[in-house]
Amino acid sequence: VQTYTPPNLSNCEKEPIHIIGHIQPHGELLAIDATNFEVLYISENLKSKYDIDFKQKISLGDLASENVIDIVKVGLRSGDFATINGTKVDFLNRQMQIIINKQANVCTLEFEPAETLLPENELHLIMGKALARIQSSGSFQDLLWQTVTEIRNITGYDRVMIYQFKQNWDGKVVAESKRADLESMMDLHFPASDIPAQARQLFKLNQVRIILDVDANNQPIYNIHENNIPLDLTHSTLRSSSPIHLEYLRNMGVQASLTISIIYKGQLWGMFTCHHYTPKYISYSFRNTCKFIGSLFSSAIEFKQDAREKELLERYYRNESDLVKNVMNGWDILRGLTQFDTKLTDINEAHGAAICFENQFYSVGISPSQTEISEIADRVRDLQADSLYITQHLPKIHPPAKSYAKKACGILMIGLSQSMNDFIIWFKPEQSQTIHWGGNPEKAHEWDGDKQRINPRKSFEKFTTLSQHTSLEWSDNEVAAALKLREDLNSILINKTNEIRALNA
Ligand code: BLA
Repeated sequence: VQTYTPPNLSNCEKEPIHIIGHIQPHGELLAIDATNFEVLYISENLKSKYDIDFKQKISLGDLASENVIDIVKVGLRSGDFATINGTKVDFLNRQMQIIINKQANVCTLEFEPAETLLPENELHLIMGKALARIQSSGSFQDLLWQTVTEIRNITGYDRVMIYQFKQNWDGKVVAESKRADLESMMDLHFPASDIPAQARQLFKLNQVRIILDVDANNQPIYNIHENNIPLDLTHSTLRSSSPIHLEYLRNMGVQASLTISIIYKGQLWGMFTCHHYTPKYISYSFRNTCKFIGSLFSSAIEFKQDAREKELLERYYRNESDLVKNVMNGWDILRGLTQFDTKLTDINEAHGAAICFENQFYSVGISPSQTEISEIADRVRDLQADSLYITQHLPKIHPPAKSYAKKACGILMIGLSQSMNDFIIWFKPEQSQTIHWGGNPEKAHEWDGDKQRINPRKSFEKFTTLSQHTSLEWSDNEVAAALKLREDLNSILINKTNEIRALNA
């Protein structure tokens, strides 16, 4: 029997959950050598069904009938387990669904009860309806709502959420469909440590998981060779969860869960997290349907995000080209950029901007004073910025900015000369933000000295923090438009210099 030692490190990321050595008891597991079919591992709940001495060499044929062996052979020959997984087999006189995966030369067979299967035609009908609703969604937020509603209709979980990761891996609930009597978790933030890095990595590979009952009697996996090499459960569907995560769910009052990964452009974008307040099982085929809806949703966000981004960039570029035309018409950079209908602030989301060129100065919109802007520029030059400088937290690099953060807290600055003596700078105001957390993020975990381990937090009561001295982000599109303007102005300046030279020659 493999023993599982809970982590005694203050670092949750070290917990080796892919070799956790246990499965959930609603199914059974066997692992065999893919070449000679010798049995290498067996879950305790399956082992106890045989009257066999497991100390001797055992082959798959000693434990399962021909129909199981045939399926394994077909899978191994084609290497395509996706098509055969979920097939119903007769196993120890029961109808079971078989799910196979292979890693290195070890082939793992998992058996789950088949009696809860929906008829195929019913499944197709449900899926068709869900697709139609998701496809007809309008805005981005509408897409999120339609999808959680559909997943809840199909699966019957008490609460279905979309949990979206931020850049620092903190996350936020961005859509929710729930039983009417439950308190909403919409808009709550959670710290990155709630889903540590190795777990996120695993969820990119294995995109749908259920926890049937957080209090289930998880079954150890018996290692027949007792060779201390644990079975790799990366692709297992029965793998039991980290005890820390199970405790986390218990502390939330949740008894069962379904989680579907959302992958966007190759990255883990978020998850559908579904909670149930009593034990709940849904079959492998059903989970596959959910996975399919998850991928459909991923393509839909890709499509909707891309369209939105593209539209914005086109608008910035159109305005940028107007600015350049105005400059060329009068051969005057200062006038061209500040005195016409199209303003510097039309090529991004800034509230104000200023230009300093050949010792002349102009500003538009909401900007700090000329002296304050010169001080900012000095500070940026000190930082040896390379003709482009961006921050969302100006007061961090330049403390005097605290007093005018309402005007300038985010800056984007481009140099029009090598020394950055001539420059254009854009400003975004401070966006002080109230954040509601699901529990105090400072107390995301607790150290249990007796058991030498980390525990998840006990309270998920709403906890509010205020983020200060931060502006909205500068998007890639905003940076691209500023760089385009710098490039176009530079070529105008070069042409002008050449013309003057030619006149003087
Ligand atoms: C896993 N933590 C998870 C998962 C979620 C969360 C969704 C994936 C579970 C799965 O797929 O089965 C967190 N669940 C949430 C959040 C919400 C939710 C934020 O419903 C909000 C709506 N967790 C801790 C601490 C540690 C920790 C302190 O709080 C580490 C010391 C670890 N979380 C942890 C681990 C896993 C996990 C190890 C992986 C569990 C596993 O699959 O074995």
